[in-house]
Amino acid sequence: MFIIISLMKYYKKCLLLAVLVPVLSGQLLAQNPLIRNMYSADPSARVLGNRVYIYPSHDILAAPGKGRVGWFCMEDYHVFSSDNLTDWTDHGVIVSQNKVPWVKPDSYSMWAPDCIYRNGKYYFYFPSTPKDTVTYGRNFAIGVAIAAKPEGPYIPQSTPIKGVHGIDPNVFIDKDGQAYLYWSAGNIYGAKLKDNMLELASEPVILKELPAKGLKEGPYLFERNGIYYLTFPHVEGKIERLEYSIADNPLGPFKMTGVIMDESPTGCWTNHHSVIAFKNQWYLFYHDRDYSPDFDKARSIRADSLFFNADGTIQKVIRTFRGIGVTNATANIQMDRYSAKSGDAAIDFIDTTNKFIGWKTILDKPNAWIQYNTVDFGKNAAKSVNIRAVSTTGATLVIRTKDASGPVLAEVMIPKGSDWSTVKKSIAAVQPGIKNLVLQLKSEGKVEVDWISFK
Ligand code: FUB
Repeated sequence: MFIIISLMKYYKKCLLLAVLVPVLSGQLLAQNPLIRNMYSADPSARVLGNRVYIYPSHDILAAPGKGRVGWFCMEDYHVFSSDNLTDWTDHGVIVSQNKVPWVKPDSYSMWAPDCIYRNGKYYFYFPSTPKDTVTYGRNFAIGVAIAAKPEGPYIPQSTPIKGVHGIDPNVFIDKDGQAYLYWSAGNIYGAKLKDNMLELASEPVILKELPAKGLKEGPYLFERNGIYYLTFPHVEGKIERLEYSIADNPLGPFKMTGVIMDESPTGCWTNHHSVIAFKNQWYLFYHDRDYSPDFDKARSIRADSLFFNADGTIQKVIRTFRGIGVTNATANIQMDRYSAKSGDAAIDFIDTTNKFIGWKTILDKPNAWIQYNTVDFGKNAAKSVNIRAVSTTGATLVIRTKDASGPVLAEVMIPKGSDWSTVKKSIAAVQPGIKNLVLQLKSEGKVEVDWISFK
């Protein structure tokens, strides 16, 4: 009970901060977020076969009779996968609160999960509130659901894991085959798992040597070159940032080593992450509140590249709006998920009453520009560009490759009007391959751009 009350106190502060911290215009935008049709949080990414699977939490908005208004509200889990880090498939709901025998079916507390493969099966770990508080206690417990395929169907175990009370499960299997379960409950705990992945094989230990002050949660352990990295969100100041400690053993002792990601500039109080290597690049998956600038219990998952120094320490990950993956030139390229922009280029939601429609780029000063990197023009030369835009003044855009002074692909006149339309224009010869794109306002006037696409 004490743990739950402490967590609630922290999250109350979080809500207050969310109201007080102003949302900085232009800082909420990205090829990130990865999931564009629902809220998502706490991403646990796993490389399974030749695809990346993400097991996130699924934030929904509470309403009277449905969760607690103003608080986290989560009733189920989806799983997503991609083989190119750009196109994500939603495999649908894999576990929901009213289909797990031990979970209180109206608790809306299906918090941060994890999943791991072992011996032909996929083990999905998730915390929630038990309905039988006499047997399992009032705190969060952690259960397991098992599947033969990463996308399920998952069959939940009838009882939670004995001896584990807390949230944010994370599982790690060491090179010798020993599996470990980590979780948080004020402190971060770890224990060995039996080969069946369903029971503890050792007494839980508190992983010490971590900061004593400020909430720690969301453990995620991985190994690289013999170094065990225990990574976790921690409130060093007023909201969470991602930190890490290292050890030469999965249960420590750990040595505090550094910060992986600073606090969110949007004021999102929580962060929760995972770290994977895929096709020779390391990535950090994390969350922010892209689609919900005024309420940080409705979050969205993101990913950015992560780099190590030669001594094994982690370079701070820079949040980008562009995110990861290569974008096909024939896709609708959302320039508002930019890699770089001039200070006078602005971004806003297209429709503030339905933020999932996404964002637009606003250029209203001559030479204002926005750049989107890593666009693949493939093997067949593109011949034309389509631009979905609106201009109340009429305006001319110039499209360049490379950078704001790079070769011109096309100049496109967006006619004066008050409705969105798609303008088509032929382009100069473009070499096949991966390029950076720049969109620049050439004239006076104002233009708003939804996307551009090549054919
Ligand atoms: O998603 C609910 C809680 O918020 C998670 O369990 C924490 O890690 C934080 O992200």
